[in-house]
Amino acid sequence: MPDYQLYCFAQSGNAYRAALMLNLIGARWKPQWIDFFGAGVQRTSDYRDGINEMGEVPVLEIDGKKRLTQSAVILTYLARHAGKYLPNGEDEELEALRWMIFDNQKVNGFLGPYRFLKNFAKPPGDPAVMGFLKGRIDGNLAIVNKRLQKAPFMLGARPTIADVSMCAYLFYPGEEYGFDLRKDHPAISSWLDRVKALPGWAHPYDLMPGYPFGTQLLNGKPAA
Ligand SMILES: N[C@@H](CCC(=O)N[C@@H](CS)C(=O)NCC(=O)O)C(=O)O
Repeated sequence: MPDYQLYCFAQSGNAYRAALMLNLIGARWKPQWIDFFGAGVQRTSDYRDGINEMGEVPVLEIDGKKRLTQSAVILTYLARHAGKYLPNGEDEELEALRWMIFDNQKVNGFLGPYRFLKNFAKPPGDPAVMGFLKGRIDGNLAIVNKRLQKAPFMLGARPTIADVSMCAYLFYPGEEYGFDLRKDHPAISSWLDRVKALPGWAHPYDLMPGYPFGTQLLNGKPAA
């Protein structure tokens, strides 16, 4: 298997999708910390011209040669190359894509900004904006919860990249949201426990540097 480097930071659920997948497939990989909040590296022209024109993390570097961005693309690539968490056949591939798009846009696509505006933005999010986002989050998590009442994983009996994608912000501490998504969505809660039991699972703060906030530490310890 090639050597992977992942441009990421601990608070990024978007990057967590890729970090988690690398761990689940047993890849050899290293995190490359991006000082997102401090220096705002992702906004520099060096980053945009040299690393990712979209100015985002995650970025996956493969053997120091090739770079991929967009977590759904990264997950698809890793699943194909590892032969793990792969949707089975065209129908499942399209179904995985359908849920990854829904997730990116409407589930974690709202949870990420909500958590950012609550914890990191200065000034914090306007109450009207927070209320709007919370309404969208509740409605879209309810859709995922209903789906997970029917089967143990997003596409059925076994976990795929659709599950890995959906994890993005869902394992971060409840205090960071100010609501308990596990209590509000019991089928999601049971599914999170099933995902957590997969070999290689790890918490975002144990996989990506930058926690505690403002440090380069890996969950309080120097990153190796
Ligand atoms: N759909 C993208 C979202 C990536 C994304 O928005 N990442 C955030 C960090 S959590 C970012 O880099 N944002 C920079 C910006 O929006 O300017 C993916 O899943 O990779």
